[in-house]
Amino acid sequence: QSDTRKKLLELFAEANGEFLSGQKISEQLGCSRAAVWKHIEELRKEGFELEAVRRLGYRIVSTPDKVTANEIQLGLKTETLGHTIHFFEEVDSTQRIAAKLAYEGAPEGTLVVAEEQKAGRGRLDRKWFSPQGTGIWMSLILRPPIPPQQAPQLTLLVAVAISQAIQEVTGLVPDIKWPNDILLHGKKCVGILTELQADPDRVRSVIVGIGINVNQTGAQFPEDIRAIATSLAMEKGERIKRAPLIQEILLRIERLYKQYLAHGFRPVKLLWEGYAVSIGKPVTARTLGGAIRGIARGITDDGLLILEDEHHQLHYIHSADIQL
Ligand code: BT5
Repeated sequence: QSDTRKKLLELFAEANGEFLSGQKISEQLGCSRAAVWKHIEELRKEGFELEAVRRLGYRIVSTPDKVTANEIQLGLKTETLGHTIHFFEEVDSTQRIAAKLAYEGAPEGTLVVAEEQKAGRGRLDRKWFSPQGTGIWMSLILRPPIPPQQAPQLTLLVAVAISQAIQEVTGLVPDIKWPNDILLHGKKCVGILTELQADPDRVRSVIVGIGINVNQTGAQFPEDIRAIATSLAMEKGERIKRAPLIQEILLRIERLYKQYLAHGFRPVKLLWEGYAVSIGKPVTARTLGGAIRGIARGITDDGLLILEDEHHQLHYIHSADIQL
């Protein structure tokens, strides 16, 4: 992933499907025409369809449905998020790799993304089913200057950003189920896992793991989650390209994140409540300490769920599985 490659992709993005002359490309990149040709060949190998016409030059006809760094960075409009991408065909878990990179000092906005995870995980070491080529399996490193107890707010922030992006790209309107599920027609299509590296008073890094079922068919889900899981393609009735969705997600996260750092959680909270399914309804919260049944009254400014039980007592829930 050289700088030249990155620049080349930027040039194509600016060209917006029009031809770019070989001359212009070599000038802009500061490399020879032969080197340009080599880069073009490499893009072709990755599945980009490029048309070459004498005198006119090159133009991108189509991009593959891959989630390589090139694919994600072509047309990416963010200022920092996703500017460094570590792509893998196959990993155990992007979460583990991102945690290691964060520990070693990787900058904010670093993204780890894979076509397939062999040991994708959810909360409490549950499994996250991440088959090859059909979903978005990625982990984003953030370094917010906040105390650790505020970190759950970021899960909610990311849930809002992903919901907005799904709505923008597919037209489908998702629901958020506190804290970390995004649902379409009552079935889970997105899971978010937020993990921390922190000192007692300050977050060092937050690793936001995002799993999205994009193009699976119903039959492709293992039996134990078939009844509770869905994909964007199943709900939309057509396949959806993953890289543009990732771009939109990164852009939305960046926008909300900036707003959050400047103005606090309030604006995010209002947006979150607009997507939340459970507010005002009876739910059961299964926590490690037992189950609590009550009416979900909303979330606190820290992002905790407020449950009102039958004795009108309020419970503030940090972490739980919610049954509607
Ligand atoms: C989550 O956990 O929902 C967080 C999932 C985070 C996955 C991402 S992918 C990239 C990054 N790398 C990782 O290794 N992880 C992150 P939780 O709320 O605990 O839900 C887990 C439960 O969801 C499982 O016990 C299953 O019941 C169900 N499940 C597993 N795979 C699923 C899938 N693909 N779609 C829908 N539900 C699934």
